[in-house]
Amino acid sequence: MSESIQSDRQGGVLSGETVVTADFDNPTAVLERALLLREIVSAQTEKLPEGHIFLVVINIADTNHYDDIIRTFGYKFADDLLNIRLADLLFIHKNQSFFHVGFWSIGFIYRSRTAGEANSVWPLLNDALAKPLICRGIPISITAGIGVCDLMKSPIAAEDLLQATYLAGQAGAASPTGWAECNYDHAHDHRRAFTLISDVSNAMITPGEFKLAYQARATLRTGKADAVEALLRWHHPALGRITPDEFIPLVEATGLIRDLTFWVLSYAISQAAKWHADNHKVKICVKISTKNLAEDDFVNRIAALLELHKFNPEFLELEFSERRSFANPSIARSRLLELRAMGVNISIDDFATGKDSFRTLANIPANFLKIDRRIIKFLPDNLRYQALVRSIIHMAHEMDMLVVAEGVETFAVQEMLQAWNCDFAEGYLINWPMPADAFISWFNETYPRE
Ligand code: G
Ligand code: MN
Repeated sequence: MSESIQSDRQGGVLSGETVVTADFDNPTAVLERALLLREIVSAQTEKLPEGHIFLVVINIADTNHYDDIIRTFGYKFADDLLNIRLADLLFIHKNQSFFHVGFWSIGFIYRSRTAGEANSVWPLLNDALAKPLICRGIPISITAGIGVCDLMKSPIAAEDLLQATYLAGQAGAASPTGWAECNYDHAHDHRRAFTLISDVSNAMITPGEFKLAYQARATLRTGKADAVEALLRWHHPALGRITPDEFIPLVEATGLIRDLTFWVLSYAISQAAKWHADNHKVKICVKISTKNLAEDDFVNRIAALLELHKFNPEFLELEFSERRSFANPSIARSRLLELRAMGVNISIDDFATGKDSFRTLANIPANFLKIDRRIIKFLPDNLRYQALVRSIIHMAHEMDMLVVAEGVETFAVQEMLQAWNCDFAEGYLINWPMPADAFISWFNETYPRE
Protein backbone atom coordinates (compact mmCIF):
# COMPACT_ATOMS: atom_id res chain seq x y z
CA MET A 1 0.00 0.00 0.00
CA SER A 2 2.24 2.75 -1.13
CA GLU A 3 -0.36 4.86 -2.84
CA SER A 4 -0.73 8.25 -1.43
CA ILE A 5 -4.10 9.78 -0.87
CA GLN A 6 -4.68 13.37 -1.72
CA SER A 7 -7.26 15.72 -0.47
CA ASP A 8 -9.57 16.19 -3.43
CA ARG A 9 -11.67 18.98 -2.00
CA GLN A 10 -13.05 21.36 -4.58
CA GLY A 11 -14.18 24.80 -3.66
CA GLY A 12 -13.51 24.25 0.04
CA VAL A 13 -11.00 25.82 2.35
CA LEU A 14 -8.24 23.40 1.44
CA SER A 15 -8.24 24.02 -2.31
CA GLY A 16 -5.55 26.33 -3.52
CA GLU A 17 -3.47 25.58 -0.41
CA THR A 18 -0.55 23.23 -0.12
CA VAL A 19 -1.82 19.75 -0.95
CA VAL A 20 -2.01 17.67 2.20
CA THR A 21 -1.44 13.98 1.72
CA ALA A 22 -2.21 10.95 3.82
CA ASP A 23 0.19 8.08 3.24
CA PHE A 24 -1.06 4.80 4.63
CA ASP A 25 2.42 3.48 5.22
CA ASN A 26 2.69 6.34 7.62
CA PRO A 27 -0.40 6.48 9.78
CA THR A 28 0.39 9.85 11.33
CA ALA A 29 -0.39 11.31 7.92
CA VAL A 30 -4.11 10.99 8.65
CA LEU A 31 -4.99 14.64 8.82
CA GLU A 32 -5.44 16.66 11.97
CA ARG A 33 -8.78 17.34 13.58
CA ALA A 34 -8.33 21.10 13.16
CA LEU A 35 -8.41 20.63 9.38
CA LEU A 36 -11.63 18.60 9.63
CA LEU A 37 -13.21 21.43 11.62
CA ARG A 38 -12.33 23.85 8.84
CA GLU A 39 -13.88 21.50 6.30
CA ILE A 40 -17.03 21.25 8.39
CA VAL A 41 -17.35 25.03 8.64
CA SER A 42 -16.95 25.45 4.93
CA ALA A 43 -19.37 22.60 4.10
CA GLN A 44 -22.01 24.09 6.39
CA THR A 45 -22.21 27.16 4.20
CA GLU A 46 -22.13 25.32 0.89
CA LYS A 47 -25.27 24.95 -1.17
CA LEU A 48 -25.47 21.95 -3.47
CA PRO A 49 -28.55 21.86 -5.73
CA GLU A 50 -28.96 18.08 -5.61
CA GLY A 51 -26.47 16.37 -3.34
CA HIS A 52 -25.74 16.48 0.35
CA ILE A 53 -22.56 16.88 2.34
CA PHE A 54 -22.13 14.63 5.35
CA LEU A 55 -19.73 14.49 8.22
CA VAL A 56 -18.98 10.85 8.96
CA VAL A 57 -17.20 9.75 12.13
CA ILE A 58 -16.11 6.14 12.39
CA ASN A 59 -15.19 4.73 15.76
CA ILE A 60 -13.02 1.79 14.78
CA ALA A 61 -13.58 0.25 18.22
CA ASP A 62 -14.45 1.54 21.67
CA THR A 63 -11.72 3.16 23.74
CA ASN A 64 -11.48 0.23 26.18
CA HIS A 65 -10.68 -2.02 23.28
CA TYR A 66 -8.07 0.43 22.07
CA ASP A 67 -6.46 0.34 25.53
CA ASP A 68 -6.46 -3.48 25.46
CA ILE A 69 -4.74 -3.53 22.07
CA ILE A 70 -2.09 -1.02 23.20
CA ARG A 71 -1.50 -2.98 26.40
CA THR A 72 -1.08 -6.26 24.54
CA PHE A 73 0.45 -5.32 21.18
CA GLY A 74 1.68 -1.72 21.37
CA TYR A 75 1.20 1.39 19.22
CA LYS A 76 2.65 0.14 15.96
CA PHE A 77 0.19 -2.72 15.89
CA ALA A 78 -2.69 -0.34 16.61
CA ASP A 79 -1.53 1.92 13.77
CA ASP A 80 -1.28 -1.01 11.36
CA LEU A 81 -4.73 -2.11 12.34
CA LEU A 82 -6.11 1.36 11.67
CA ASN A 83 -4.41 1.40 8.25
CA ILE A 84 -5.99 -1.87 7.26
CA ARG A 85 -9.41 -0.56 8.22
CA LEU A 86 -8.91 2.72 6.39
CA ALA A 87 -7.86 0.84 3.25
CA ASP A 88 -11.18 -1.04 3.51
CA LEU A 89 -12.96 2.30 3.36
CA LEU A 90 -11.34 3.56 0.19
CA PHE A 91 -14.19 2.18 -1.89
CA ILE A 92 -15.99 5.45 -1.11
CA HIS A 93 -13.46 7.37 -3.10
CA LYS A 94 -9.96 6.30 -3.95
CA ASN A 95 -8.72 9.74 -2.95
CA GLN A 96 -10.74 10.03 0.24
CA SER A 97 -9.15 12.23 2.93
CA PHE A 98 -9.37 11.00 6.50
CA PHE A 99 -8.95 13.00 9.70
CA HIS A 100 -8.13 11.98 13.25
CA VAL A 101 -11.02 12.71 15.61
CA GLY A 102 -9.68 10.64 18.52
CA PHE A 103 -7.48 7.58 19.09
CA TRP A 104 -9.35 5.21 16.85
CA SER A 105 -11.91 7.62 15.71
CA ILE A 106 -11.69 8.80 12.12
CA GLY A 107 -13.71 11.54 10.48
CA PHE A 108 -14.27 12.46 6.87
CA ILE A 109 -16.50 14.50 4.65
CA TYR A 110 -18.71 12.57 2.30
CA ARG A 111 -20.51 14.16 -0.64
CA SER A 112 -23.50 12.38 -2.09
CA ARG A 113 -24.71 13.25 -5.56
CA THR A 114 -28.36 12.80 -4.60
CA ALA A 115 -30.26 12.90 -1.34
CA GLY A 116 -30.97 9.16 -1.45
CA GLU A 117 -27.48 8.02 -2.35
CA ALA A 118 -26.12 8.40 1.18
CA ASN A 119 -28.61 5.93 2.61
CA SER A 120 -27.16 3.20 0.46
CA VAL A 121 -23.60 4.13 1.43
CA TRP A 122 -23.93 3.71 5.22
CA PRO A 123 -24.74 -0.04 4.96
CA LEU A 124 -21.77 -0.46 2.60
CA LEU A 125 -19.54 1.30 5.13
CA ASN A 126 -20.88 -0.97 7.83
CA ASP A 127 -20.18 -4.07 5.70
CA ALA A 128 -16.62 -2.89 5.15
CA LEU A 129 -16.10 -2.35 8.87
CA ALA A 130 -17.62 -5.74 9.70
CA LYS A 131 -15.15 -7.62 7.50
CA PRO A 132 -12.91 -10.01 9.46
CA LEU A 133 -9.81 -8.14 10.51
CA ILE A 134 -6.44 -9.84 10.50
CA CYS A 135 -3.43 -7.83 11.53
CA ARG A 136 0.01 -9.46 11.26
CA GLY A 137 -1.69 -12.83 11.13
CA ILE A 138 -3.70 -12.23 14.32
CA PRO A 139 -7.49 -12.15 13.97
CA ILE A 140 -8.87 -9.16 15.85
CA SER A 141 -12.49 -8.85 16.83
CA ILE A 142 -13.69 -5.28 17.26
CA THR A 143 -17.03 -3.57 16.79
CA ALA A 144 -17.05 -0.33 14.86
CA GLY A 145 -19.70 2.37 14.94
CA ILE A 146 -20.59 4.95 12.32
CA GLY A 147 -21.95 8.39 13.12
CA VAL A 148 -23.35 10.55 10.33
CA CYS A 149 -24.45 14.16 10.19
CA ASP A 150 -25.97 16.05 7.28
CA LEU A 151 -23.91 19.24 7.31
CA MET A 152 -26.33 21.10 5.09
CA LYS A 153 -29.07 20.76 7.71
CA SER A 154 -26.92 21.36 10.76
CA PRO A 155 -27.49 24.62 12.57
CA ILE A 156 -24.83 24.30 15.28
CA ALA A 157 -21.13 25.07 15.66
CA ALA A 158 -18.58 22.76 14.03
CA GLU A 159 -17.02 21.63 17.34
CA ASP A 160 -20.40 20.71 18.78
CA LEU A 161 -21.29 18.86 15.58
CA LEU A 162 -18.12 16.86 15.65
CA GLN A 163 -18.72 15.90 19.27
CA ALA A 164 -22.34 14.95 18.54
CA THR A 165 -21.33 12.90 15.48
CA TYR A 166 -18.67 11.12 17.52
CA LEU A 167 -21.38 10.22 20.05
CA ALA A 168 -23.61 9.11 17.16
CA GLY A 169 -20.75 6.76 16.25
CA GLN A 170 -20.95 5.26 19.73
CA ALA A 171 -24.71 4.87 19.35
CA GLY A 172 -24.06 3.31 15.92
CA ALA A 173 -21.85 0.64 17.45
CA ALA A 174 -24.77 -0.43 19.63
CA SER A 175 -27.31 -0.37 16.79
CA PRO A 176 -28.02 -3.39 14.52
CA THR A 177 -27.37 -1.25 11.44
CA GLY A 178 -23.96 -0.14 12.73
CA TRP A 179 -24.70 3.52 12.11
CA ALA A 180 -26.66 6.35 13.73
CA GLU A 181 -27.49 9.89 12.78
CA CYS A 182 -26.19 12.81 14.77
CA ASN A 183 -28.65 13.69 17.49
CA TYR A 184 -28.81 17.43 18.04
CA ASP A 185 -30.19 16.80 21.51
CA HIS A 186 -26.82 15.31 22.39
CA ALA A 187 -25.08 18.40 21.13
CA HIS A 188 -27.58 20.44 23.11
CA ASP A 189 -26.99 18.33 26.26
CA HIS A 190 -23.27 18.86 25.97
CA ARG A 191 -23.59 22.59 25.53
CA ARG A 192 -25.90 22.64 28.52
CA ALA A 193 -23.44 20.61 30.62
CA PHE A 194 -20.69 23.01 29.65
CA THR A 195 -22.83 26.01 30.59
CA LEU A 196 -23.70 24.48 33.95
CA ILE A 197 -20.08 23.70 34.80
CA SER A 198 -18.98 27.18 33.76
CA ASP A 199 -21.65 28.72 35.99
CA VAL A 200 -21.09 26.76 39.22
CA SER A 201 -18.42 29.04 40.68
CA ASN A 202 -20.50 32.12 40.10
CA ALA A 203 -23.62 30.47 41.51
CA MET A 204 -21.80 29.85 44.80
CA ILE A 205 -21.29 33.58 45.29
CA THR A 206 -24.66 34.73 43.93
CA PRO A 207 -27.31 34.73 46.66
CA GLY A 208 -30.37 32.69 45.79
CA GLU A 209 -28.91 30.43 43.11
CA PHE A 210 -27.87 27.53 45.32
CA LYS A 211 -30.17 26.79 48.22
CA LEU A 212 -30.54 24.04 50.72
CA ALA A 213 -33.80 22.21 51.25
CA TYR A 214 -34.27 20.24 54.45
CA GLN A 215 -35.97 16.89 54.87
CA ALA A 216 -36.65 15.22 58.20
CA ARG A 217 -35.50 11.79 59.26
CA ALA A 218 -37.88 10.12 61.70
CA THR A 219 -36.82 7.74 64.44
CA LEU A 220 -39.16 4.80 63.90
CA ARG A 221 -39.23 3.76 67.57
CA THR A 222 -40.45 7.16 68.81
CA GLY A 223 -41.93 8.71 65.67
CA LYS A 224 -39.91 11.85 66.37
CA ALA A 225 -37.72 13.58 63.77
CA ASP A 226 -34.36 14.25 65.37
CA ALA A 227 -32.23 14.41 62.28
CA VAL A 228 -32.54 16.42 59.08
CA GLU A 229 -30.92 15.97 55.68
CA ALA A 230 -29.68 19.01 53.75
CA LEU A 231 -30.43 18.71 50.03
CA LEU A 232 -28.81 21.02 47.50
CA ARG A 233 -31.06 22.82 45.02
CA TRP A 234 -29.95 25.03 42.12
CA HIS A 235 -32.04 27.73 40.53
CA HIS A 236 -30.06 28.76 37.45
CA PRO A 237 -30.85 32.31 36.27
CA ALA A 238 -31.32 31.27 32.62
CA LEU A 239 -32.05 27.53 32.74
CA GLY A 240 -34.32 27.40 35.78
CA ARG A 241 -34.35 24.54 38.25
CA ILE A 242 -31.50 22.09 37.77
CA THR A 243 -31.71 18.82 39.69
CA PRO A 244 -28.68 17.57 41.65
CA ASP A 245 -28.90 14.35 39.61
CA GLU A 246 -27.98 16.46 36.59
CA PHE A 247 -25.35 18.82 37.96
CA ILE A 248 -23.60 16.85 40.72
CA PRO A 249 -22.05 14.22 38.39
CA LEU A 250 -20.80 17.08 36.18
CA VAL A 251 -19.27 18.91 39.12
CA GLU A 252 -17.79 15.66 40.47
CA ALA A 253 -15.89 15.25 37.22
CA THR A 254 -14.09 18.55 37.91
CA GLY A 255 -12.12 20.03 40.82
CA LEU A 256 -15.16 22.21 41.59
CA ILE A 257 -16.62 19.49 43.80
CA ARG A 258 -14.18 20.61 46.50
CA ASP A 259 -15.71 24.10 46.69
CA LEU A 260 -19.27 22.95 46.21
CA THR A 261 -19.19 20.38 49.02
CA PHE A 262 -17.60 22.95 51.27
CA TRP A 263 -20.29 25.47 50.34
CA VAL A 264 -22.99 22.98 51.35
CA LEU A 265 -21.21 22.02 54.56
CA SER A 266 -20.75 25.66 55.58
CA TYR A 267 -24.40 26.53 55.02
CA ALA A 268 -25.78 23.37 56.57
CA ILE A 269 -23.62 23.54 59.69
CA SER A 270 -24.29 27.24 60.13
CA GLN A 271 -28.05 26.59 59.82
CA ALA A 272 -27.94 23.67 62.24
CA ALA A 273 -25.92 25.76 64.72
CA LYS A 274 -28.73 28.37 64.66
CA TRP A 275 -31.31 25.66 65.33
CA HIS A 276 -29.24 24.39 68.21
CA ALA A 277 -28.97 27.91 69.64
CA ASP A 278 -32.79 27.93 69.43
CA ASN A 279 -32.87 24.69 71.39
CA HIS A 280 -33.79 22.47 68.43
CA LYS A 281 -31.10 19.86 68.90
CA VAL A 282 -31.40 18.21 65.48
CA LYS A 283 -28.66 16.28 63.79
CA ILE A 284 -27.67 17.57 60.33
CA CYS A 285 -26.88 15.13 57.50
CA VAL A 286 -24.88 16.40 54.53
CA LYS A 287 -23.97 14.63 51.30
CA ILE A 288 -20.33 14.60 50.34
CA SER A 289 -18.65 13.15 47.27
CA THR A 290 -16.23 10.23 47.38
CA LYS A 291 -13.95 12.64 45.47
CA ASN A 292 -13.77 14.88 48.56
CA LEU A 293 -12.10 12.08 50.49
CA ALA A 294 -9.06 12.43 48.25
CA GLU A 295 -8.54 16.05 49.42
CA ASP A 296 -5.60 16.33 51.83
CA ASP A 297 -7.22 19.02 53.95
CA PHE A 298 -10.78 17.67 53.93
CA VAL A 299 -10.77 16.56 57.57
CA ASN A 300 -9.07 19.75 58.77
CA ARG A 301 -11.51 21.97 56.93
CA ILE A 302 -14.43 20.16 58.54
CA ALA A 303 -12.79 20.45 61.96
CA ALA A 304 -12.35 24.21 61.35
CA LEU A 305 -16.02 24.60 60.35
CA LEU A 306 -17.20 22.77 63.47
CA GLU A 307 -14.92 24.94 65.58
CA LEU A 308 -16.13 28.14 63.88
CA HIS A 309 -19.76 27.33 64.65
CA LYS A 310 -19.00 25.68 68.01
CA PHE A 311 -20.94 22.72 66.64
CA ASN A 312 -20.83 19.32 68.31
CA PRO A 313 -19.42 16.81 65.75
CA GLU A 314 -21.83 14.16 67.02
CA PHE A 315 -24.63 16.21 65.45
CA LEU A 316 -23.03 16.05 62.02
CA GLU A 317 -23.44 13.12 59.62
CA LEU A 318 -21.61 12.90 56.30
CA GLU A 319 -23.22 10.71 53.67
CA PHE A 320 -21.59 9.45 50.53
CA SER A 321 -23.12 7.32 47.81
CA GLU A 322 -21.94 3.76 47.47
CA ARG A 323 -22.50 4.09 43.73
CA ARG A 324 -19.41 6.26 43.36
CA SER A 325 -16.01 4.65 43.61
CA PHE A 326 -13.02 5.91 45.58
CA ALA A 327 -9.91 7.05 43.72
CA ASN A 328 -7.85 5.63 46.57
CA PRO A 329 -9.87 3.40 48.95
CA SER A 330 -7.20 3.16 51.63
CA ILE A 331 -6.76 6.95 51.88
CA ALA A 332 -10.54 7.38 51.89
CA ARG A 333 -10.82 4.82 54.66
CA SER A 334 -8.22 6.53 56.84
CA ARG A 335 -9.92 9.93 56.36
CA LEU A 336 -13.24 8.40 57.36
CA LEU A 337 -11.63 6.88 60.44
CA GLU A 338 -10.24 10.30 61.39
CA LEU A 339 -13.70 11.82 61.04
CA ARG A 340 -15.21 9.02 63.12
CA ALA A 341 -12.55 9.59 65.79
CA MET A 342 -13.60 13.26 65.90
CA GLY A 343 -17.15 12.09 66.62
CA VAL A 344 -18.57 12.82 63.14
CA ASN A 345 -21.08 10.22 61.90
CA ILE A 346 -20.53 8.57 58.54
CA SER A 347 -23.28 7.03 56.47
CA ILE A 348 -23.34 4.96 53.34
CA ASP A 349 -26.02 6.39 51.05
CA ASP A 350 -27.89 4.65 48.23
CA PHE A 351 -27.04 1.29 49.75
CA ALA A 352 -27.85 -1.82 47.69
CA THR A 353 -27.69 -0.03 44.34
CA GLY A 354 -23.90 -0.04 43.87
CA LYS A 355 -21.79 -2.76 42.34
CA ASP A 356 -19.85 -3.66 45.45
CA SER A 357 -22.31 -3.36 48.32
CA PHE A 358 -20.97 -6.15 50.52
CA ARG A 359 -17.36 -5.04 50.33
CA THR A 360 -18.38 -1.44 51.00
CA LEU A 361 -20.32 -2.61 54.00
CA ALA A 362 -17.41 -4.67 55.31
CA ASN A 363 -14.63 -2.12 54.68
CA ILE A 364 -16.02 1.35 55.15
CA PRO A 365 -16.01 2.63 58.74
CA ALA A 366 -19.56 4.00 58.63
CA ASN A 367 -22.00 3.92 61.53
CA PHE A 368 -25.15 4.54 59.47
CA LEU A 369 -26.53 2.69 56.48
CA LYS A 370 -29.16 4.19 54.20
CA ILE A 371 -31.10 1.72 52.08
CA ASP A 372 -31.85 3.38 48.77
CA ARG A 373 -35.36 4.37 47.81
CA ARG A 374 -35.02 2.37 44.58
CA ILE A 375 -35.02 -0.74 46.81
CA ILE A 376 -37.58 0.45 49.37
CA LYS A 377 -40.11 1.16 46.62
CA PHE A 378 -40.50 -2.59 45.96
CA LEU A 379 -41.47 -3.37 49.57
CA PRO A 380 -45.28 -3.20 49.29
CA ASP A 381 -45.68 -6.32 47.15
CA ASN A 382 -42.35 -8.02 46.51
CA LEU A 383 -41.44 -10.82 48.92
CA ARG A 384 -37.82 -11.03 47.79
CA TYR A 385 -37.24 -7.32 48.35
CA GLN A 386 -38.91 -7.68 51.74
CA ALA A 387 -36.50 -10.49 52.63
CA LEU A 388 -33.59 -8.44 51.27
CA VAL A 389 -34.40 -5.35 53.34
CA ARG A 390 -35.04 -7.44 56.47
CA SER A 391 -31.66 -9.10 55.99
CA ILE A 392 -29.83 -5.83 55.33
CA ILE A 393 -31.22 -4.41 58.56
CA HIS A 394 -30.09 -7.50 60.44
CA MET A 395 -26.65 -7.46 58.80
CA ALA A 396 -26.10 -3.75 59.55
CA HIS A 397 -27.09 -4.23 63.18
CA GLU A 398 -24.56 -7.06 63.46
CA MET A 399 -21.96 -4.47 62.44
CA ASP A 400 -23.18 -1.89 64.96
CA MET A 401 -24.65 0.31 62.28
CA LEU A 402 -27.99 2.06 62.42
CA VAL A 403 -30.28 1.74 59.42
CA VAL A 404 -32.20 4.45 57.55
CA ALA A 405 -34.83 3.55 54.96
CA GLU A 406 -35.07 6.19 52.20
CA GLY A 407 -38.13 7.01 50.14
CA VAL A 408 -40.78 5.90 52.62
CA GLU A 409 -44.04 7.03 51.09
CA THR A 410 -46.76 4.92 52.76
CA PHE A 411 -47.81 3.85 56.24
CA ALA A 412 -47.77 0.22 55.11
CA VAL A 413 -44.06 0.42 54.31
CA GLN A 414 -43.32 2.35 57.49
CA GLU A 415 -45.05 -0.36 59.53
CA MET A 416 -43.08 -3.12 57.83
CA LEU A 417 -39.83 -1.31 58.58
CA GLN A 418 -40.87 -0.78 62.18
CA ALA A 419 -41.63 -4.47 62.59
CA TRP A 420 -38.18 -5.31 61.21
CA ASN A 421 -36.40 -3.01 63.70
CA CYS A 422 -35.29 -0.50 61.09
CA ASP A 423 -34.07 2.55 63.01
CA PHE A 424 -35.05 5.54 60.86
CA ALA A 425 -37.22 6.51 57.92
CA GLU A 426 -36.96 9.33 55.40
CA GLY A 427 -39.46 10.13 52.70
CA TYR A 428 -42.54 11.99 51.59
CA LEU A 429 -44.60 10.20 54.25
CA ILE A 430 -42.64 12.11 56.91
CA ASN A 431 -42.21 15.37 55.01
CA TRP A 432 -41.15 16.98 51.75
CA PRO A 433 -37.79 18.73 51.41
CA MET A 434 -38.43 22.41 52.25
CA PRO A 435 -36.58 25.67 52.94
CA ALA A 436 -35.18 26.23 56.44
CA ASP A 437 -38.03 28.45 57.73
CA ALA A 438 -40.77 26.18 56.43
CA PHE A 439 -38.94 23.22 57.86
CA ILE A 440 -38.79 24.63 61.35
CA SER A 441 -42.47 25.66 61.24
CA TRP A 442 -43.36 22.13 60.15
CA PHE A 443 -41.17 20.77 62.92
CA ASN A 444 -42.78 22.93 65.61
CA GLU A 445 -46.27 22.01 64.42
CA THR A 446 -45.59 18.32 64.12
CA TYR A 447 -43.70 17.98 67.40
CA PRO A 448 -45.07 20.68 69.77
CA ARG A 449 -42.81 21.29 72.74
CA GLU A 450 -44.12 19.94 76.01
O1 G B 1 -30.95 8.95 46.78
P1 G B 1 -30.77 10.34 47.29
O2 G B 1 -30.42 10.39 48.75
O3 G B 1 -29.83 11.16 46.44
O4 G B 1 -32.21 10.97 47.16
C1 G B 1 -32.47 12.27 47.59
C2 G B 1 -33.61 12.83 46.76
O5 G B 1 -34.77 12.01 46.91
C3 G B 1 -33.96 14.21 47.17
O6 G B 1 -33.68 15.11 46.13
C4 G B 1 -35.44 14.16 47.52
O7 G B 1 -36.14 15.22 46.93
C5 G B 1 -35.90 12.84 46.99
N1 G B 1 -36.84 12.19 47.91
C6 G B 1 -36.97 12.41 49.22
N2 G B 1 -37.94 11.63 49.75
C7 G B 1 -38.45 10.91 48.73
C8 G B 1 -39.51 9.94 48.63
O8 G B 1 -40.19 9.57 49.59
N3 G B 1 -39.71 9.41 47.38
C9 G B 1 -38.99 9.77 46.31
N4 G B 1 -39.27 9.21 45.13
N5 G B 1 -38.01 10.69 46.36
C10 G B 1 -37.74 11.26 47.55
MN1 MN C 1 -30.38 7.52 48.01
